[in-house]
Amino acid sequence: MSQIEVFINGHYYPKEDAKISVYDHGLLYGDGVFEGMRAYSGRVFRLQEHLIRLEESAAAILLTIPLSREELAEAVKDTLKRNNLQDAYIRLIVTRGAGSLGLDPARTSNPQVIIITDHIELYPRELYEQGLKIITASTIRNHPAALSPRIKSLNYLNNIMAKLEGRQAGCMEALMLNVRGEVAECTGDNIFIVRRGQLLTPPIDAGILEGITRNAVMELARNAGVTVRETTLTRHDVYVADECFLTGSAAEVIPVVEVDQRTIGTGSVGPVTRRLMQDFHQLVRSSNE
Ligand code: PXG
Repeated sequence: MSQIEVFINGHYYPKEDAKISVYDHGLLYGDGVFEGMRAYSGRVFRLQEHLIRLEESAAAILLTIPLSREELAEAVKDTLKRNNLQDAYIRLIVTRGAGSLGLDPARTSNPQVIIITDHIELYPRELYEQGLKIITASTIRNHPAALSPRIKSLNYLNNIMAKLEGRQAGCMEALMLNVRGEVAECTGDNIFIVRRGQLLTPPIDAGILEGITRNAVMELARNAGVTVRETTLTRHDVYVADECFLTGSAAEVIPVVEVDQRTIGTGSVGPVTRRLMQDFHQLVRSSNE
């Protein structure tokens, strides 16, 4: 297999030579933003939406991305081509750049634009048939007034703390509640439940990332004639749901069959989840996406 090449500021480096400064504030403080995207058959799924979210994340932390949206789009496509990848995961990162020791972003220069394309498999294939078992983490999602979960920043420790709790309980994902005790999202995925035929998911103001897969799945459900509501959910709602699934660029649509050792619905993948998994696979492979 040929060597992966990584884009850094307009140059390509073999992956073991793709390096940035240890003085980069992305490393020192998690000061930077990123996107995780997927390409299917050589096309990046909802590239423009990812680039807009990246720009919004950057704007929120007063980080000026040195490339325009068009230039970023070209760079992403070029990196895929260069690596001969048709179906791939793409990590687009913008760091604050190297600076002095000390938090002050004003004492940095040269934000680094990094594009890594590679394969990803978050969950074993059989879990898409069997469903995930998850737990609720005691770590709550970041308070939006402290660090907005809408910013996809390089500081993922909030999510990693919850992920660790999941791992320690033998689970590959963990559900995070917000400061009000409501269901927010999982560590790297949005959450949906199905109840009496309706599709329900927490609203953005529950303090979640506005997932691009989440938006796509809501559209698919509406197109399939399913009522979709963004509404406050409690753990109780999840426990008594007929179906539950998670969405994310890397995970796509993955069923959940157990939460906190309570079986959800029948304990196998339900009909609405199955339909949306199929529709999602069709959507990402359709020509106009
Ligand atoms: N919520 C959070 C907190 C995320 O990080 C999503 C939802 C789903 O959003 P999209 O736009 O992808 O539908 C994400 C994104 C990982 C990993 O290794 C996961 C994400 C990002 C980076 C790494 O699990 N998920």
